[in-house]
Amino acid sequence: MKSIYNHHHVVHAATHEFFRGKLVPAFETPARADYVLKALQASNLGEILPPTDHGLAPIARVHGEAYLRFLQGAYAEWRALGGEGDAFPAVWPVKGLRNDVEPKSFAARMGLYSMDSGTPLTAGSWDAAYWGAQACLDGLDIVLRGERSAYVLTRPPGHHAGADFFGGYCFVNNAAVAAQAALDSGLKRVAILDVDFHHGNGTQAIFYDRADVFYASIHGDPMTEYPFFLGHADETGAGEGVGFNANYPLPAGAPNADWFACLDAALARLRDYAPELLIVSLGVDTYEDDPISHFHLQPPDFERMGQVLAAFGAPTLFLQEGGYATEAIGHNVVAVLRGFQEA
Ligand code: OKP
Ligand code: ZN
Repeated sequence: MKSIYNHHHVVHAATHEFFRGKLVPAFETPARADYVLKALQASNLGEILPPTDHGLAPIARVHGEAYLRFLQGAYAEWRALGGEGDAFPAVWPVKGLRNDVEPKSFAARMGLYSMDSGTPLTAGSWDAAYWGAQACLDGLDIVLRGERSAYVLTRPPGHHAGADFFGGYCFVNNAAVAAQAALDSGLKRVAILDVDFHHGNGTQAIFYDRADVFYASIHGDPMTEYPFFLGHADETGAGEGVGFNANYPLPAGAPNADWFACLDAALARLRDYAPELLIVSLGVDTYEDDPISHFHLQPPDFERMGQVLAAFGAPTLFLQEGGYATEAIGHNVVAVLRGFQEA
């Protein structure tokens, strides 16, 4: 299995994030990708290639023009105002406030275009996210050219980013960009299976009223887990998208057997959909020792996940999402890919 490695990820290096009212060391660090790269290199799974430039257009198929303009210039604006270090939002247009007018104030626009204060916007956020999306488009090309699978090693992750906002460590929704590009290249039905511990609210929202992308996710119950405000089982799609969204929330601490039962259920739905391409939002924060998540998968479970996904039988594009037990991420990711490859 070929991999694309977004080596530009290093320029997105947050020092701290807000957690329980304090600044704590960031969880989403460059070291995460370093460990995966090391494990990939040691695995001999296949060639590891750099990303190539497909331009802004495929990103603009998913994200709003005003949001992208904001994101590209945000850090420079923050610095021009005297901001030091990373930028954080502090005010949001919640229910009852206007979100249809873009204020001039930078602080106001930070809130307009974000969903939480837990996502540091750094000097390199845009470049890292831009090249992450490019890497995903390269991975897509590999699969569209007929290979059975490809893996994209990138950060920051993407699945919380909506059409018009960043959050949950995410800025550009890589899975959505890849799915839309697949459709634009002529495919009719794309499935996204999100196995990250957290619900991919951005991906769901982007395709919620559409039948050409089926979004399915297994995740910590939003009643207690981030992103809290989306990811319930009764969210089944809207308009033409009714029946093309499937959520499998599980309580924190759920037994692994329940997780695999959800995987079977999700894949049964996707089998009926008969997608021409399966995109896997591959977060490995379902790992038992993940510091911010609450499932209990172990290395052999990750290998089994890969085997089950291989048995599904669709061309498969794996995109890296979360996973914060830094030193274990590489091993867990490679376990999934090896399970898939050897099945
Ligand atoms: C991104 B992905 C922990 C607070 C949690 C948001 C978590 C985003 C996870 N200090 N903040 O889905 O892995
Ligand atoms: Zn996650």
